[in-house]
Amino acid sequence: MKFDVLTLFPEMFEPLNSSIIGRAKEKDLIEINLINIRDFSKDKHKKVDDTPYGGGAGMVMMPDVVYDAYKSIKDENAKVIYMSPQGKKLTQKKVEELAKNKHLIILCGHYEGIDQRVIDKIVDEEISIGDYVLTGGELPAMVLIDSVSRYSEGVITKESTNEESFTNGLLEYPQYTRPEVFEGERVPEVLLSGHHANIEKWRKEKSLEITAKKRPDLLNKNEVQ
Ligand code: 4FN
Repeated sequence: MKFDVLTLFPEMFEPLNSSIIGRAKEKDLIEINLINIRDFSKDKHKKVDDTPYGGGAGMVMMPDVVYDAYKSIKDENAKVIYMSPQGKKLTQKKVEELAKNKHLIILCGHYEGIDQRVIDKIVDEEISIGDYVLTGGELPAMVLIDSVSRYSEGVITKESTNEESFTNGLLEYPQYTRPEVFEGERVPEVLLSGHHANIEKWRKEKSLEITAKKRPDLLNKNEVQ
């Protein structure tokens, strides 16, 4: 999977060099290209935004600058996603669907957003990570890249992805590791029994119990929301 990110703040994507995603980049299992929209500014002051027509607070990202940044990526087959509070909610189902693409171009807004004309011209799909006010689309873009990258071959083990589809949208059962006794609290006995069928049964029951108690909205669904 290749991600091209159009942003005014490429330095915000540094966290993607750590942990599982960082390793996936090193192993060339995924590719993340950061395109600084400011590099496509037309004037000597590197201006990328201007005041909104009609008045009001803040600044709007200029359409021609964003369009030239977009045109610097040459792939008609890539899907262009605009991270936006107006988009459809990112769900695990949507993540699996996006993971089928070879190349995603992700556009991030900042300030009051981007001139609507360039959004209408280049964007295929708007996606939101949730209903709260943010300062930019960069953190949402990182959430999307993290979740979608897990589906690229070799990024995580096959067991991890399979186990998820197995539990099918339920929350996870509790995990325990050494020591056997912590502050007087023992690890549930069944997990020490070595009886694999009993362990599996216990974990399924716990998954259901926890989901029913904490996120009943996740039950009675064929898919993760
Ligand atoms: N946000 C809301 C209503 C009106 C505006 C906002 C808001 C960043 C450029 C967009 C926010 C949330 C989830 C991108 C929010 C997301 C953004 C996202 C985002 C600066 C303009 C802005 C009703 C949702 C509270 C600022 C609601 N997922 N505007 O946050 O980019 O992707």
